[in-house]
Amino acid sequence: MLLDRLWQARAMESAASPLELVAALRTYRAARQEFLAFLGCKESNRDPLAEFAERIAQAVLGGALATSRVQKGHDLVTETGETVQVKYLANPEGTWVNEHPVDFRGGCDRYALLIVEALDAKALVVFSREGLAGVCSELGKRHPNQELTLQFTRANYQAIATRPERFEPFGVTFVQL
Ligand SMILES: [Ca+2]
Repeated sequence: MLLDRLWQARAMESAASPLELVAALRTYRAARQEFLAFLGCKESNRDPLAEFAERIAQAVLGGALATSRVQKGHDLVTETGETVQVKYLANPEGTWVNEHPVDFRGGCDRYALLIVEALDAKALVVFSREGLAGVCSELGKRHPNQELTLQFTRANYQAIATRPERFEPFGVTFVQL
């Protein structure tokens, strides 16, 4: 049975038809392919934001992307040999529905977090393992394991974005995008 007829048979008056949905997917597909081609990973089946975050981190920190980044471990090695885990945190504009656990228990030297709001890249925040406890203390965090983890909230992001120099002594690199 044709998809359109199937849809009509279900009499979903207000919903889009399967063919309309497939057409909408093609619009996304074309834009996605163009974006991934620009990033140099045309064949990628991963989330484009994950690919984008890694390339932003590389553009900011230099170094080389790891050959297999889908495996756990690190995504980037800087020219000085530091291993970097790269993640992104996507939220709507203004109100965050997601927070992020910065987590060094995987053993990386640095942790780069791309902040995305309403699909717009806002900033890259890079933490260092050595300085994390200092960052947690400066942010007034109360959770355990502050040597290796940071429960990163919107208030924390705003604190760093407002006065990044306050966090520089603790190894934080903040780049507004
Ligand atoms: Ca990663």
